[in-house]
Amino acid sequence: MATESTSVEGRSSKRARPRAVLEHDQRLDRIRADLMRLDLAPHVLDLELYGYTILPEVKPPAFCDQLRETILKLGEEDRIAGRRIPLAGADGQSYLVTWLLARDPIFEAAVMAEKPLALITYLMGESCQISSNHGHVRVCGDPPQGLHTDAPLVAAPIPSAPVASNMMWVLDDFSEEAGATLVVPGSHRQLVHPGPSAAKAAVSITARKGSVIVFNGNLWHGAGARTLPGERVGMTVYFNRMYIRPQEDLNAVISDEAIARNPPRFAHLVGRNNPYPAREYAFFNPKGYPYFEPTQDRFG
Ligand SMILES: O=C(O)CCC(=O)C(=O)O
Ligand SMILES: [Fe+2]
Repeated sequence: MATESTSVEGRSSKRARPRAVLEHDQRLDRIRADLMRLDLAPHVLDLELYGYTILPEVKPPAFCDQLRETILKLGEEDRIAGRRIPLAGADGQSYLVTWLLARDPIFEAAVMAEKPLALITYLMGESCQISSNHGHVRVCGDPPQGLHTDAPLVAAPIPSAPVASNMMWVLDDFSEEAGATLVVPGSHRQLVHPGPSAAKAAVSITARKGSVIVFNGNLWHGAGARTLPGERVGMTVYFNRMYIRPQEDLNAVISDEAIARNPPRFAHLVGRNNPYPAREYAFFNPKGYPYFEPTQDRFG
């Protein structure tokens, strides 16, 4: 089969090739092997063509119920503490629940879920990190969120190798009436922020609870208005490249115990290896040194 000869088995060179070149090829082989093992090739095609893809049934319903309940419980704690973050102005009822990864171990299992993480790795390279992990509670009657990219501080033209990308965990069935995320298919190719007319091109995502939408951060998207009674809970795991400042300083708040109970990549994802900011009179965190060369490649 043609696909089997593309990677390392179907390749040879009579010349010695530079180390950096070999490492680049090995990186591509690792990313490809994961995508093939997890049957993700059609989702990669979606990401290329549309800028987003929907993974169904990523975790069992009981796990998703528990995620949803935990987000609502933490949101209630925030309300009582007077620090709930409104998403639709002071008169709206929708709200954001922040710092999830540091507030309950259940979120560790979500961010390490293999399939969505393999697709994020395809978009963002092996070295990407978590910028934030948020609950998005959208309540009936609030207006839609403005369409945007998830590269908010980046001047156009936005790099085509995305500086950020996102996962949206669907914790209530998504439909237009439910207030699902709106997207403009293919807009990740524009490499600019959306203008006022973009809303005309937007469509609503339909997805069952338990799905995860993975999207290129350059995609034009935003939360839709909910018209059904009640609330819609979604959860983002937002990723950025190593040179971007994260929304949440996870490295400062994730404990060594949480690092020890998770796979090694978790430590990297929360920022343990980030070279910046420099600490204790060192020029930079020496654990970050191996990343300087590979991260010049979009898959590094
Ligand atoms: O809640 C949603 O559907 C999308 C949220 C979003 O895109 C954001 O907050 O950046
Ligand atoms: Fe967004």
